Amino acid sequence: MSKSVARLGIGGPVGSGKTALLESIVPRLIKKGIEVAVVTNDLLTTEDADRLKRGGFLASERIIGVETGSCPHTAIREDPTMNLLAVKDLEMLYPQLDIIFIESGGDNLASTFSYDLIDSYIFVLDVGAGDDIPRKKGPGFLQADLVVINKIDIAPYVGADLDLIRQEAPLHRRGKPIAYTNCKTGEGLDEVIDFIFKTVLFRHSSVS
Ligand SMILES: Nc1nc2c(ncn2[C@@H]2O[C@H](COP(=O)(O)OP(=O)(O)O)[C@@H](O)[C@H]2O)c(=O)[nH]1
Ligand SMILES: [Mg+2]
Repeated sequence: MSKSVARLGIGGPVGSGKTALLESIVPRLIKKGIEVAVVTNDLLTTEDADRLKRGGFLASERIIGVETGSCPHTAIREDPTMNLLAVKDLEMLYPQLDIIFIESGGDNLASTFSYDLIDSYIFVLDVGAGDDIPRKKGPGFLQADLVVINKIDIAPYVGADLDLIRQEAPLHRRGKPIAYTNCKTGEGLDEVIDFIFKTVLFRHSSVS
């Protein structure tokens, strides 16, 4: 299915830092002249969309909160109709868009996106979930185009061995990229921005 604007999914468990990642990278992309819009997914509220609007770095009209009202992965994989409609609205309102982010509702390690909805997706995990997370080999972790292991700052406080994560995660990812981030300080975000330019925006512009 051909898409007129690049679409990047942001998936991962509840609280791993998906919205925080958007809050960190969207202003950086805007500074580089990229035209951005965002769709967020929550079960019964538009909490994340409202939070991004309060952030003030993106015009409120460029942010749509989808209320999925069901299992979050249904709305990004089995039946992405609601998200596709939100994407279509944004594309019609802003024909100049370069990229639309679609943040999934917080889900589990099995959560993946339909490629009818997105071109690529990032799976966000945080070290607070434990240093055994890479070994659990969830499909989201294994298949995502980029894995972001976030909250590296809290590793010492939750007894997670970051060196072990850095050692084991690449073995299971088999060469696919991983970024280690701290959304509070910006550490590691250059790798995420690089991925977006090289893999998402470049690939999209070279095929469209
Ligand atoms: N210490 C620390 N906290 C973070 C980081 N990223 C996100 N958080 C916090 O983790 C909580 C959940 O983040 P949020 O972006 O809402 O997660 P989401 O549910 O995946 O969208 C919030 O209180 C954030 O401030 C990080 O890199 N370090
Ligand atoms: Mg969120």
